[in-house]
Amino acid sequence: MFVVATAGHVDHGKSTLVRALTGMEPDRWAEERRRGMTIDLGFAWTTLPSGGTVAFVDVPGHERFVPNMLAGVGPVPAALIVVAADEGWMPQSAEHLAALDALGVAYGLLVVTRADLADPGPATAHARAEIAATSLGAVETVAVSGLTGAGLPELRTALDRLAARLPAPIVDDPVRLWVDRSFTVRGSGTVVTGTLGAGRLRVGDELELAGADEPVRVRGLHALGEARPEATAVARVAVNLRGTPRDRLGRGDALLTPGRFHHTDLVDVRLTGDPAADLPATLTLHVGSAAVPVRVRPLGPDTVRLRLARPLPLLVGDRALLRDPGRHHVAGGVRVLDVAPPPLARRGAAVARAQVLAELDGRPDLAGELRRRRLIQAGALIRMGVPVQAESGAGAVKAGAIKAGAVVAGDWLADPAHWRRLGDQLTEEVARYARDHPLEPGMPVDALRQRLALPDRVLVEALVRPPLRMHAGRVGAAGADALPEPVARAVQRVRAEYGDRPFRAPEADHLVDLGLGPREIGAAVRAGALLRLADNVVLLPDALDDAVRVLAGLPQPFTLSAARQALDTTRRVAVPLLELLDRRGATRRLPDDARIVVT
Ligand SMILES: Nc1nc2c(ncn2[C@@H]2O[C@H](COP(=O)(O)OP(=O)(O)O)[C@@H](O)[C@H]2O)c(=O)[nH]1
Ligand SMILES: [Mg+2]
Repeated sequence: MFVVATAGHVDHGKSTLVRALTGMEPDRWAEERRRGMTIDLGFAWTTLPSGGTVAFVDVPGHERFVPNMLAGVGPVPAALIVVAADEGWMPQSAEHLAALDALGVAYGLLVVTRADLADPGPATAHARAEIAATSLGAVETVAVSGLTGAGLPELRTALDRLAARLPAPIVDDPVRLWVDRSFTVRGSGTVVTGTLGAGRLRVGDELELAGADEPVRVRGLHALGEARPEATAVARVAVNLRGTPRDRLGRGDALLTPGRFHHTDLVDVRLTGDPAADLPATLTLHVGSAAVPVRVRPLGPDTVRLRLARPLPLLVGDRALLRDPGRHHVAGGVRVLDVAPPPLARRGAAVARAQVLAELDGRPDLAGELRRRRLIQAGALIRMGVPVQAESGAGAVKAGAIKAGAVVAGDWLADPAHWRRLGDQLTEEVARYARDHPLEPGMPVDALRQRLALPDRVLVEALVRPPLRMHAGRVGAAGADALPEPVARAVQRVRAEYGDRPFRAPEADHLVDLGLGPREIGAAVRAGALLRLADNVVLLPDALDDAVRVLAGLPQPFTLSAARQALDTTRRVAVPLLELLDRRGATRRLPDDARIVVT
């Protein structure tokens, strides 16, 4: 199926043409039929000579209903521009064409209608000249009469040729279905319709709806009036949603593949075409089927920042248009450059930003995004419309498939130069920490994460390179869990003085002489260079095994006093030493307080 939208001034015969081609009534409302005028979008379809199907989105031509027209053409990449032979080029001919041009629509036909009423020549010449100057370029032209049917066979074959020129839809892309109608069907519940421009929808799919906490589920699908299990782009579809109240969604909402779109109310865009020098400060942004008021902040000569009245699921590269609703005037087309732009708080930030934007063209560019954002998760980039290479399933990123060098940890991607700088900074921070905390075995990972302003611990871990290493939640030089210099010297003195009487512990005041304050003792104990029996009671670490050997030589069981004498020590050491041996299971205390060595 391919989808084409009509465009053109009111009463030029758009609906008559669609009716004649399809045998279906595009004017759905009683009021439309009573007034003989299209107010809202109409939908109809027919089979072409090739056997293919064309679906029409028939738009209103009246100037009051241009917003409805834009909701219809927004998601449709091809147009049937209708001009009446007897009336020629008119204001909404021009406004509709300007809208198509702003949206970058590149495929279309010119149909000169009411050819039974006047020579189609002049209208054709004028319209072709106008169209040639837009994104549509030179278009094929067919003159028809909706009344007599003249020209309709030629138009059908021209539609076939147009269909053949359209680029193939990308059916693996995520779904962004802009809703153009929503209604309730008795017994089925809420139904929405839209033009599926890319991707695939299946009954049972879960989809995201902006503002809804829960995913919505596809209960049924219709295309061309028939129920189907699946619909593939390009298609006009009607989607029946399970358990979604009708008032939850309407025109301008979008049903999305979950996790694949960034909802943003701030975008930096390039104005396309001939941007007016004095753009009003408030305009309406039309994109997809949505129309949202925006505040415009000029940045560069053709770049502006838009603050949206409500967030939309926009991607880098999206085309949209700005319209001045008061003046009935398409103010210009826009191409989205950045859907997550930085705040402009500092002085000069706007100027700097304009320079950055001058370099962007709306084509997603991974290396450029990394250079600007420095560090970002793959999922966040994907949600902006920046592909990070192959993906598996619903946006899950296969690490190996991402551009070499960009992944630094988990699904984090970094700009290579920034990552090198972070590595250097980490080395400096660790060295400074070691100077300031000579007794600690390295810098805690969380302290490092904060100092480097990193959003995730795994990034710190990934930055640690030899000779640094991670140990017990700290980053230090390899061997940082060995003794700091002053402590090592103090332990050496203990060894020299007490090596031959290993169960004598230095008295509290002597510890100070040896250079062992509480912090030094703590460091020595953590490093296993001293054994702490109690406050200020420390032995060399080999004392435990030696003690067990000595005690095993005593007649069993033995008393505290016998142990004290055999170890040649005092109660100050013997009591906690035996208790420690008990706890470790090397000795056992009997009910009469005597002990045995457990063998
Ligand atoms: N004679 C003649 N009248 C036409 C033709 N096409 C449309 N009309 C009439 O022009 C009027 C407007 O047509 P309509 O299709 O509603 O125009 P729309 O506003 O562009 O959709 C109606 O009265 C039609 O009957 C045509 O090819 N020949
Ligand atoms: Mg009409």
